[in-house]
Parts: sequence; structure tokens; C-alpha cells
Amino acid sequence: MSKTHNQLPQVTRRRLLGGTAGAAGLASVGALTTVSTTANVANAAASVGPGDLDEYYGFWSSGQAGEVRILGVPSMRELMRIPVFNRCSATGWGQTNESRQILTEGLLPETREFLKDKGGVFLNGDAHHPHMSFTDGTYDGRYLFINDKANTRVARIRCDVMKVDRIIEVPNAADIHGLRPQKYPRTGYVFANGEHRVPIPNDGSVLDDPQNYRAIFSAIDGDTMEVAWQVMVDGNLDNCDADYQGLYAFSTCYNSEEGVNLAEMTANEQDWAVIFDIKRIEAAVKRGDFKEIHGVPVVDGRKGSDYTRYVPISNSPHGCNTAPDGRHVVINGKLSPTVSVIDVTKVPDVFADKIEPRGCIVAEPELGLGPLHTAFDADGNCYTTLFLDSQVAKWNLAKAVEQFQGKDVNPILDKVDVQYQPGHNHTSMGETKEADGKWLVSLNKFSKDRFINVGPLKPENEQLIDITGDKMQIVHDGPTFAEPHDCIIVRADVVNPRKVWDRNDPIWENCRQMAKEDGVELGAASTIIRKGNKVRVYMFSVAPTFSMEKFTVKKGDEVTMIITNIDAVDDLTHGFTLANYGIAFEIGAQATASVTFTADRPGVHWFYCQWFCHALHMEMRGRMLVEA
Ligand code: RUQ
Ligand code: CUA
Repeated sequence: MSKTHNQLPQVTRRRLLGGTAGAAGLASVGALTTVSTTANVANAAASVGPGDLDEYYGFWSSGQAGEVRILGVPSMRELMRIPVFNRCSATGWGQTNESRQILTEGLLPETREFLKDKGGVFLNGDAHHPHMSFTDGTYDGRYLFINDKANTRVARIRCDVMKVDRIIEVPNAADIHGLRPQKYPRTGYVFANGEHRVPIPNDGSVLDDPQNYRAIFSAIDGDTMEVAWQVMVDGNLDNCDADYQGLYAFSTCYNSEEGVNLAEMTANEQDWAVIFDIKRIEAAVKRGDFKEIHGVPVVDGRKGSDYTRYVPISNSPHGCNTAPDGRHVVINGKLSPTVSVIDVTKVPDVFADKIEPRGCIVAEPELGLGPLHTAFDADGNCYTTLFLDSQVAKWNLAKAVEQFQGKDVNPILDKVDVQYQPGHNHTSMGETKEADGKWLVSLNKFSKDRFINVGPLKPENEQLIDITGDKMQIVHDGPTFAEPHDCIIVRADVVNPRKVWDRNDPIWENCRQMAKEDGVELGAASTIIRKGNKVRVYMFSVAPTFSMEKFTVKKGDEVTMIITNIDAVDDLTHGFTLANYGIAFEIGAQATASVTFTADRPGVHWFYCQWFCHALHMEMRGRMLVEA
């Protein structure tokens, strides 16, 4: 496939669809493949030529790798990595004082205590669900939010600089899985599902008594990154989504049995989806109908409560996806071959007890084996991954509703084989009211024979699918390292990152404070300030030099390096690597970064710039002398 791609003429989608592509271009595409014209157009479109720019930003989670990756769509080129829950050797994430502050300030006191002799920060994360902040039902380009299932955290990425600015540990909950921002009126809340049930408080006093384990649904304020409120539920919590009205949130539950092993967890024929009434919960918090645990109001939303409704769904539903029509929420069956469609206009009647909870289900098409997640186009069609069948099913929502009402119609429009076993999928702008029906990415858990063998650990495979025609057409295979769990595809005009840093950026406020205390000016000072055995070294970098050629400290000093990159040119990043001290970090154009270490190895130690910046980049270095 990729060979064919490389041979394709560089015809962009825009040029092609605009009708200005030469007939010769189309003809030569046709000569390389035997598929339909739609596929030819798609193939050319996916082949964004060298120097051509993508139409979409793709934001990819990386599962157990713990970072976020930016891909261009449709080229599927990896453009950038954003360290989040992981430790990054290139950028110093997890090592600089600024990143360590972000990684630790939102931790619970007991976790900080737990990490005290373990380096102070978690080095791993399990990043599943990246989602952008919304305003009025569509992406607003402010933030990305992502969960960490491994260590119960939620991180926020600033889209102006594509760096994390806040990470919180969510109290009371265990292992955050499903995460979605409120779509309307804005984000607002970030809803986060605690997947695993644990005793509350989890202090070791309750052991083998799963009846006393609880799962917790959290609403985090996306502006302050504080937990606004939580809801205790029955069963566990898997995935979630919000409506387009700002009234309800929805979560799937695959363990209504409240079991603790596989047999127990899958015993019941039916589990459920929980619907949360946001207004009622907010009123309860105002009224004081909650228990404060860990400083957070926790509302009781177990069965029979006023704040939730439990909609029975066949065994172990998984994905939860709100359609861009603003009206339907698709609950994906997983162990059942069906998806269940909730009509949000019927939900008020469920809460008013005018209809049974199942009364809000308006369609339940049988799609195939292992439906996990559903994406949407602009024309009322849905695209559901079938994990066991290794397929994506395209089906029409209106037809599925008609079928549910008893009409003899088949809602399934098309199926395509994917390689192999898809989990999430996502369409361009598909989780917003501006879904445009151009591209679908299928994130497949296995690549098997699709690529040359790289050893026992294989890449996964994300496939780009053109959905502009009646038939879905796979146009690109994209191998990726662990684990391209989920992604979103955002129109490029929505995302407008800066080209260089603002010297006043709040991320290095700690450096500004230090400079103020020491009476020096960041970016202008080349000086050492000593207070006892605490030493602060201020320097700046301008290609291809550091402002200090050498400096001297004493063995045992606690040294803080504070470096400002005063180059103001786009793409002129420097780095600071201190040889044989295990220290390296990025300093972007106009940025300041700092690191603190103990100078316990005497001798001459070179520091050098590890980010290629100039013809004399190799010469961009200096010496730290540590006196014995
Ligand atoms: S869940 S494969 Cu972590 Cu996103 Cu569905
Ligand atoms: Cu500065 Cu390389």
C-alpha cells in the first residue's frame, strides 16, 4: 500500500474535488489500482505530497505509552509528541522543575507521600481518551483533556503551545477510564469515569467485601481543573459522553454484577447505561444533599436515586457516542451484537418516571460481533467497529429507528474489513455538531502480517478510510507503537498554536519568582547566586552559544540551572544536556526552563545543546567544574 502511495501523483484532495486536477493525474492513479473511482480519489487525497499541508489535526492517545501524539490527517504523518503521563528523554518532561510541578501539584497528599522515595513522580500512565474542549457543540481549540487509567489522573493540554499545563489526581475514584468534555454550552465540565470499584475510603479496612466497593463518576471543572462534584453509582463505569443540550451525561456499565473476576462480571444477561441528570445533581450539591469525601461533594446516585437512571442494556456495553444530530446516543454492545440508541428527547420522561428507563431506547440494530465504538458523518450515518468480526459497519440511524418500530428495512449500508480487530474509530469532526463525513480512522489492535516483522512485539495498525462515497474505502495503513487507543480529528482552522513562546508564559512562573528573589533578569543574566550550598545558575542561550562558557560549583551543592532561550526565531529550539549527570531538557524559542540536581560527581562535565540549532550546534557547549 505504502509503495503504491509513494508512486501516486501529488494531487491534493482540494485540487481534485475542485476539478482542477489534470485528467492525466486521475488516469495514472487509475492505472495503479483496480478499485472504483471513489477509491482513486481517496487514494490521491490520502497522499498529501511532500510540502503539502494536512487539512486536519489528529490528536492520538498512546495508551500505556502515556503521551499524546499529533498526526496530520489525511497524510497520517506523525507531527509531534506531547509528553503527558510519561517521562520524556528529549524534552525533559518529568525532570525539569516546571514539569515536575505540573506532575505533582495535583496529586493527593497521600500519593505524594507514597511517591516520596520513588522519585516523586509517577513514570507511567495509561492515556486512553483525548478530547478537545467544546463551545456550543463544537471544538473551540482551547484545550485537550486526557485520562490516565493507570494512576487515576486527568491532564489538560494547552493547545496554544501543545504542552500540558495541569494534571490532577481524582480523589475517591479508582482508575479513570471514560472521559468526555461537556459539549454545551461549553467545557465546562469534563466528565470522568472511575472504572474500577473500590471501598470508600480505600484504607485497608474493607477487603473481600465487594458489596462495599463503589464506582465514582466525576465532573471536573475544565477551567480550574478542580473536581466540582462526584456521583457514587452501582456497577462499574466504562465509557461516557455528554449530550448537546447540557442536561445529561451517559456512561456504560459492564459489571452490573459487581463481580471481581471474569465469570462474575459477565454472569448477567443485561448490564446498563447510567444517565446522569446534571441539573438535579447541581441542585443536590447546592442543597447539601451529599457526603463530603476528600474535600469533594459526593452525591449518592445508586439505584433508586433521583439523580440517575439505569437503562438496561444487553451484556457488557462498552462505547458511548453522542450523534451530531444532537438527539441520539449510541451505546455499543461489545458482548451483544447490537448497539442501543438512546433518544435524549425521551430522557426527561424517564426521569419523570413517565416511561420505563428502556423507553428512551429508539433503535437496537444488530450489526455484527463485538461492536465497540461508533463514529458519525454529516448525513445521519454511523460507523461502528466490530472487534470480533474485524470490520467497520456503516449503518443509517433513521433506518435503524424505523426497523425498531417494526418496518422491514435493513439499516446496514456497508461493511469493510479492517486489519485487524478495531477498538475505537473516529470520523473527522465526528463528535461535534460539525461532523463532515470525510475521513474515518479505524484503530486496530493487531497488525499481524501487514508489515515486515519487527520481532515478537508488533505495531498496531490504524487505517484511514475514505467515507465520502457510498462504499467505505481503506486508503492507508499506519503502524503505531503502543497503543493508539483513541483519537479525534479536528479541522486545522480550529487549532492555532503559537510559533514561539511568550516570554511571560505562566509555565515558568517558578523561574520568574527565583529571578525576582535573586534580583536578576531572566534572559539577560549570566550569573551564579549562592546561598549556603544552594546554587542558582542563570544563563541564556542564543544560537550557537550559551551565555556562560563555564561555571564552578562545589561537590554536594544543590544546583538549579535556569536557562532562557532568547532566540525569537520560529523553530529555534535549544536544549541543555549535562553529560554524565542524567540531565537533558528542551528550551523552546523565548522559553525558560530549569532543573535542580545535586552536584555529587566532582570533575569537569560538559554541557551541550542537544537540539540541532545551527551549523555550529556541535560547538554549542560549555563546562561545569565540580570542585572536590
Ligand atoms: S475503551 S477499545 Cu479504553 Cu477507549 Cu474502547
Ligand atoms: Cu542550540 Cu543546538
